[in-house]
Amino acid sequence: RQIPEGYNYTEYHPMEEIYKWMTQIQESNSELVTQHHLGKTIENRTIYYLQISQPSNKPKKIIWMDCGIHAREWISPAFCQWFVKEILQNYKSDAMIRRFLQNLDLYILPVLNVDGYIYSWEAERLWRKNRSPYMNGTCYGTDLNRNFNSSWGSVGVSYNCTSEIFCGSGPESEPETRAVAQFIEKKKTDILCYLTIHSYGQYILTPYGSTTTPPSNNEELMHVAQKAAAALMGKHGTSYKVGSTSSILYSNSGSSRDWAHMIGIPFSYTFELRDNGTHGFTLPSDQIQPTCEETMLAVTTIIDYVDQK
Ligand code: ING
Ligand code: ZN
Repeated sequence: RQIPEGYNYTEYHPMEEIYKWMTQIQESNSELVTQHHLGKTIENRTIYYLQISQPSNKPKKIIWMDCGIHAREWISPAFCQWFVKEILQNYKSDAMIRRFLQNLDLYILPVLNVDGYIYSWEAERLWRKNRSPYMNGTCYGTDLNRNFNSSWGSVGVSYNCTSEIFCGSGPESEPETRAVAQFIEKKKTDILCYLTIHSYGQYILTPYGSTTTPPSNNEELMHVAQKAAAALMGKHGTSYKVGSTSSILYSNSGSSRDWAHMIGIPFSYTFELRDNGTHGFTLPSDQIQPTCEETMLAVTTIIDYVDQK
């Protein structure tokens, strides 16, 4: 099994290189990986996801993971790429990965907010939102993680398009949000687990953000997240907090994680990767490898649990 030679997973990559990487990864692993269009961004760029599926006639459940909803959180796309690399590299030798792929299809979206990611590379490193114009083009960007149809606009948002947490003109007003929502909605009865990767703060966040009322499967959600955090800590000693967004941080509405759980996906988590605030969004590239190594253990712990269940 081939992964593209010479791709450096311990550096951050501009969008152009990530597009090329996606093409190469599916060309050199064509028996396992397919690349698909999810939709288009507001600036008309294509959003792709990779599907990792072992050929078989058996119906399989789906694990979804998206990265790069927020432009400046560069460690997030770096992790999605690392994850794909690790799965492909260890598929033959690792019995756990082989078992996953007998029962599950992995859907990985390396960069959702493509326009914002490019803008963060080329114009403003700390840009967060997408690049949709409002107010006759005097004001840009909706926070895609406030734009989902989960108690949209109710708490922890702004209606002012100059704000970092502008929730858009309505639920799913943005093409990036619609691309994810329409796809997940269509597949929801098959999706076991929805993971969305952010930074920073070192948290595994459970639903909900929009209310402090816990979901019906809260105990199990917490139990699995705690197992994941323990596995993560075992690698480099990094400490993560686990809990619902509204109880351990602050309330917010319109997040993709809340929405995924509300439409019936039982396991739905937000990861906030390294660090604790020393570097914040500009996590140095020498931390990509340790961050990805430890996160891999947390994510595979969750996948293993939902697979065995
Ligand atoms: N954090 C997420 C955000 O959308 C979140 C999740 C929500 C964290 C509310 C804390 C409170 O804001 C980041 N880093 O994007
Ligand atoms: Zn984020």
